Amino acid sequence: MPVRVICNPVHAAHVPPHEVDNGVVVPPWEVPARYDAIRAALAARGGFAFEDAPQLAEDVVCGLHDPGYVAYLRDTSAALAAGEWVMPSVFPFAPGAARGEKARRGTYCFDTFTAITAGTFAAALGGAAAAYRGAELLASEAERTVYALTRPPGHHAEHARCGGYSFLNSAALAAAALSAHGPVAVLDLDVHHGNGTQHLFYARADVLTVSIHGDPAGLFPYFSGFADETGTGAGLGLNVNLPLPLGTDEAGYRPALAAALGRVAAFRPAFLVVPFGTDAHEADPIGGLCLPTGFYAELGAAVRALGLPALVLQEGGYDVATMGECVAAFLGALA
Ligand code: Q9C
Ligand code: ZN
Repeated sequence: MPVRVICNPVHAAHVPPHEVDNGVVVPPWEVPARYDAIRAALAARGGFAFEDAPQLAEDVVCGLHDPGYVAYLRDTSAALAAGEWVMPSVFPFAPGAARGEKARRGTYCFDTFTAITAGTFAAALGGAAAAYRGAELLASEAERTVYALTRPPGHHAEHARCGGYSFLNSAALAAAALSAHGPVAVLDLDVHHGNGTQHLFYARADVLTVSIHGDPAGLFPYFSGFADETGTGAGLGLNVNLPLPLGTDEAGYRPALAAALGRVAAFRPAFLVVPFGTDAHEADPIGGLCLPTGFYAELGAAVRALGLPALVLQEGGYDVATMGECVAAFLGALA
């Protein structure tokens, strides 16, 4: 049985012009070629069946994100011509302090890496649609392993803020949809902490969030992902952060993986959602960890051993030359 791959045909409408890092304009890492590289690698490996996600109504996303934020993304995209973009320059602190457009941008975004373009909202909604379709396929028991080829990424997007190349949190949307059918564990394997997903489920008892990532003391998102963030209220104890020192290789990664899998298994979830990145790979230009290509099959096999219905979604990964092979190896071993 081939693994169903839910594609986002609209992804290419989102082409970020650049990032601003420490005040310097630098070329964007989050580019359409990433998506094409993954799709080509899966097609070359075989055993995958590609289909486009059906359209998703905007109000489905408004059950997860602030409707004002969703309207901001939609209206901002709609007002831009091709080749134009919007990025915040100021980040107002006080609630209600933003009276004008340029201040409002900084209330709906937490960094200077995440440009909105004319095609951004359509692309982000298409990614969310792929995730939502994947959740439907697991919930209906039609499939036990599904891969959503989501681009742009989503796991950094909070309830009302974009950042980290993420606009709509596709993995969180899928987890929220699945939570209507049973407890859900989210196992975030992107090298960056899934701050948006943590934020959205921080007080919930029905969704466990676990993330293995580079130590945020030295890696994006810098403000979130520390081991002492363990949840709150009904969700206390149900957020697990496993930060690793930059430079960690597979020998250092394995104990964190075992700890993460142990926490997931102990929660006894009905479904597993895996926001997956290849940016922990040794060739990744911004990740800082050192996993070799050969480790990705081991990673997939370890997740498979949980024996859970699983939705894998694409998050980061920026070495276009190696990322496709890593995704294919991971999914090949998982399914
Ligand atoms: N100029 C994801 O992997 N920092 N997001 C870039 C390099 C932002 C990563 C700094 C990294 C965001 C989905
Ligand atoms: Zn990442």
